[in-house]
Amino acid sequence: MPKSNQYFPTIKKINYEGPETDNPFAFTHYDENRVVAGKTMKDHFRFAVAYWHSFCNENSDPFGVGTRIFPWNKSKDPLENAKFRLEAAFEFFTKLGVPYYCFHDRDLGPEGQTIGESEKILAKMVSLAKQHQENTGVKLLWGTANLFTHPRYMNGAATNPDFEVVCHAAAQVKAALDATVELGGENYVFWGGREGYMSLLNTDMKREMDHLGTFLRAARDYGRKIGFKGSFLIEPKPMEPTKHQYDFDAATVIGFLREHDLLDDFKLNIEANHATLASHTFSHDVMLAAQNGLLGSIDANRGDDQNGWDTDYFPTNLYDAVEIMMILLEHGGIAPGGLNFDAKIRRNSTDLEDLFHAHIGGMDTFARGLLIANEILTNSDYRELRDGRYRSFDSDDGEKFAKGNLTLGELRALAIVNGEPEQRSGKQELIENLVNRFIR
Ligand code: XUL
Ligand code: CO
Repeated sequence: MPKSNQYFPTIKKINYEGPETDNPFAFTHYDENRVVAGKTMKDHFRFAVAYWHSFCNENSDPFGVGTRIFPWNKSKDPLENAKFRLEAAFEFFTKLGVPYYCFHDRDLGPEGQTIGESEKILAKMVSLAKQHQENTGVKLLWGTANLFTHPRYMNGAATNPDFEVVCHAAAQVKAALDATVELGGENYVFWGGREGYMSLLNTDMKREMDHLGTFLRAARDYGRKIGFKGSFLIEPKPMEPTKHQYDFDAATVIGFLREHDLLDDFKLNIEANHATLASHTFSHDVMLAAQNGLLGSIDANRGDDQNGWDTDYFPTNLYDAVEIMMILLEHGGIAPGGLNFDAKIRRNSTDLEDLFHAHIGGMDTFARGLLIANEILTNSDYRELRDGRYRSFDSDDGEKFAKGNLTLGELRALAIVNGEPEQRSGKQELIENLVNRFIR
């Protein structure tokens, strides 16, 4: 593209320059080809840009209109603008050097007057996105359907008490699955934006959740029929926009998947700020999913310690990144998922280049987190401190118990024979100090 047609003309390709650089348009720690624990940084993270926050959302809030001025909104025709937006997005992905992106159907192009027209618009945008993917090598981490913006979904999409709305949601998911498969998407996400209730007094919760299970099985069957080989992912969130969302947190979703016989095809997409809204830590929900073999992908962002809402800050908390990378290193990584920046720059971050600062910061934070996590796991006695606490289950009667081979009566007899247990310290402060020693 000639320079004059660029949307970010002053920004060149972002390169790794190392921790000493003072160039704000360079990576200090993300060096995509650097091998850590047997894998390149690029493969550890599989970073993705969220199309909606970065290219569609002008940063309106409940008190005011958007503040961002998008140079790609050049036309009065929304479809023309959708094409310009796609050009801008791929220029950004390439300059940032990010391997993946994620979208909702309605991020790519506007909804039409009829289902048929919407499908046509999406298919057209998908064919253009495919060309951009081929030209740049940038790939689709996941696609999804926006089942929360249109007023028809005000009472829910798959869980709507009106069957006709459920049919519309199905039409949208079908087209979004077609789009994801056409673009080689490696995963497909369901975030249940309106799948929950505002008041239990007007809601049959059991019926709605059963409909959600049935809907997801139908989507899974269609996806597999058209050749989708990737993971279907559910993204837990406890509240917002509804008072209570059915996909409350990782534990709730795992129970739901088990109840509805979806565990073979579905995994979880854990978002940091959703975990904290559920009064967990980011690492709690990532750990829970990983230990159950169900960690599909991560929406990397950050909440606010004072605010109880979904602030979607860019992730710059190094401590969080270290904890998450420790979990990924110990559980086989995130592929075929990735780390998607489901994060937005602030309403008063109005320079176009702010989008670069935000993503550079997020990528560097996780790269630094990876280096520190790897040091902790390989060059300290952290693992021994943690795993050593469970040593009594590794042999003899402890092992028998863990395998389910001791009765309650036999356990009682052992308690009498062994007498009062010696105190064993949990060593929390020592371990916290150990982690801090490596964060430098
Ligand atoms: C909303 C959210 C969504 C999903 C995709 O809180 O996280 O952007 O990631 O629908
Ligand atoms: Co998200």
